[in-house]
Amino acid sequence: DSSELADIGNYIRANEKAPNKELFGIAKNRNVIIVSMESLQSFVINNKVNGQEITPFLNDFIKQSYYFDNLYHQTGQGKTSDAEFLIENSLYPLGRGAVFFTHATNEYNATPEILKKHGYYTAVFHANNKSFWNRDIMYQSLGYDRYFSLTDFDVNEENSVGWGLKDKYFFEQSLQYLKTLQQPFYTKFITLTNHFPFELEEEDRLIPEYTSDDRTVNRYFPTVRYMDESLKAFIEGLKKEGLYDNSIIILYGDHYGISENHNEAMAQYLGKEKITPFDHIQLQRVPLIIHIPGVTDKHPEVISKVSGQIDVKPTILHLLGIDTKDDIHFGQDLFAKDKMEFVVLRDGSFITKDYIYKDNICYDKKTGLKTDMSHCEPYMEKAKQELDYSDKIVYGDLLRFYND
Ligand code: GP9
Ligand code: MN
Repeated sequence: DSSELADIGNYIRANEKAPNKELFGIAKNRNVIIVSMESLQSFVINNKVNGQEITPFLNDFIKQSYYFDNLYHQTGQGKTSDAEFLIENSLYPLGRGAVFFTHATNEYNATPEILKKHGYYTAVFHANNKSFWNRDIMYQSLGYDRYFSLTDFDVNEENSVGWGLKDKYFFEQSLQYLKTLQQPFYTKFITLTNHFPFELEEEDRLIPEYTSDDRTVNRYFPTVRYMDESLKAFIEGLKKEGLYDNSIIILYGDHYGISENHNEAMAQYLGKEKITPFDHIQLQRVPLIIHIPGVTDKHPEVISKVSGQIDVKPTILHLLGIDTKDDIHFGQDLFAKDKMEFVVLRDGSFITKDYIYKDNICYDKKTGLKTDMSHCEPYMEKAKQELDYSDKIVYGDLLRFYND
């Protein structure tokens, strides 16, 4: 009931950090362009395969942006949709099933809904069937004015591979819609080509496959490279259409692309004997890039604070100059001076500045070795509490009482 929400509200207020004063409102009234980068993990950034860069565009873009290299995905079975849920609600997805399916008609207070109150038009672009992940229903609850889905795109044999429309054409066609939208707009673009099983035609392969016994791992690199090239063309397109300067661009990896079934080839690629549970957690890092033309190109920064997808919502709202004091969310502004270095994964694992907790074992981050549980103990209760409070909100549809 509403008293439960009051308890949770007290917990959240106690954890709140004051926004960074220099950055609060720095992107006020700008268009917001968010890209969900399919299956992109941090280990490919600034890395090579067969001597060639895997993400040359992103590596360059990072040098003109804020880049978070210690940010973990927190998704569960809902994969891409869980990442969307985290990014826009700053709530945890569910331990079982996909919240997009199970609780799509709940009351939420997602970023698109908040921005609509500030005069924004909100739209999402994804070239898949509109009901995939129940998005057509969920997007109404999140406050989207318009969902450009499969039927809005010209998809044919030539411009498709694997799951559908290739990213390059997806961005090209999306841009034609984007330039007609009322401004300021808040938009989200969901890529698709870098999806398991990483199919790609020869002509789109800009770097060769990796060589191992594992076809999935081998193919991952050229599809990542293809997505990187598509992102480059998209940013160029934004510039050409005059949509770049007055925007803030946020790129994030949605979840891992290489599951633990492929640890052997991953160990080979990373030059390790094997992938330990500790390495596994470190591989759950996904890139987050925040690009503010006129700001981050002058003062780029690599930010290594421990953080998660849950932190994105308050961060964006603060950059847009929107206060979140009364908002129910579990993340913290990534730029807050005293942001807590702590992130809980959906399976209950957690990461702090110095330690990683997984399956009842505490690891020292400096060595990757097991350490005394007393180092992790101070955070165990908090990790449970966060997931439990968030689940209470979702299962009880508690944001119905938000206005009280
Ligand atoms: C499907 C796309 C990929 O529309 O978002 O879904 P995933 O399998 O990664 O959740
Ligand atoms: Mn995905």
